[in-house]
Amino acid sequence: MTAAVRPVLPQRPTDRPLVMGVVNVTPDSFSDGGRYFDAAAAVAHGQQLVAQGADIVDIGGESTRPGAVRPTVAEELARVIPVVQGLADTDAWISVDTMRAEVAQAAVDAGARIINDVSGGLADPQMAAVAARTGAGFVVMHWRGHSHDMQTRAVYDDVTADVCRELADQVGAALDAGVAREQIVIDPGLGFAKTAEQNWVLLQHLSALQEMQLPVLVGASRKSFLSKVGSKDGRPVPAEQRDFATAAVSVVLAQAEVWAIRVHDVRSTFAACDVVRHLKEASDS
Ligand code: PMM
Repeated sequence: MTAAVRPVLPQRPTDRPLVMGVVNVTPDSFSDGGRYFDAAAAVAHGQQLVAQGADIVDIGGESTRPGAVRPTVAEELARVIPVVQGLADTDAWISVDTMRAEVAQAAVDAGARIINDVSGGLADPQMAAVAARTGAGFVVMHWRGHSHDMQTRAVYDDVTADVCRELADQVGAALDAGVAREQIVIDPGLGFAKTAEQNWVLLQHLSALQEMQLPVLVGASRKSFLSKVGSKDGRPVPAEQRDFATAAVSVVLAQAEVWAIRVHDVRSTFAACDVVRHLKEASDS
């Protein structure tokens, strides 16, 4: 009898994208900073996301909001590891949202199975080696630099072509470091060195990313490019009220058949995916 092979990444159901729920253990994330800063509150929130259907829980200890001050490695470890340990036994896959190899390694040791590196291996030269050594899933996000000045880097000839080319370079570097192709997920990095308009262009051209023949993860949830969506008076919609716009984007992502959607509010994205599933069933019948 052959032993069952442990999959490197969760398999996408045939009728909807995977849903990745966000647990930010930070004092200052733009949408939920401070709400789950305490480990027990963060674990409880992660369990709630799993009960609501999250397939993956993404645990992060560093805010990437523009201008955010980076925590020390010790601070990031103290934030993230107890929460990974507290959620390691749930049904969901655990991913760790970190740009630091040391944090990624400790999180995998504590039970995380996916390394979600918003710098896609560029911030820490050891990150790809950790992904290679551990065999964990490896999210390679398009990235051009740390948050404090990333918006000055939002200059592209053709945002879709440039993002695809730069992502291909990041993926190539990961492969060169020994990461297996089966471990890799790509992500366009909405809001990271991108203007609002560039985010919309990328959403409209997801098929270009999908042509890279790797699973695609997209995180639009509550991001500032959604602040004008649904505003009657032109004033920005506050981050915690952007779940309607986020769910509308999730409809688009489900229609595009992306691999996974990263969101703060799992229920509304599940409903969005359900709408798309019903429409598909109706068109097939
Ligand atoms: N966005 C944020 C953090 N981590 N990870 C991936 N893979 N993709 C994203 O778009 C992404 C991410 C920033 O949002 P948050 O502060 O609300 O977590």
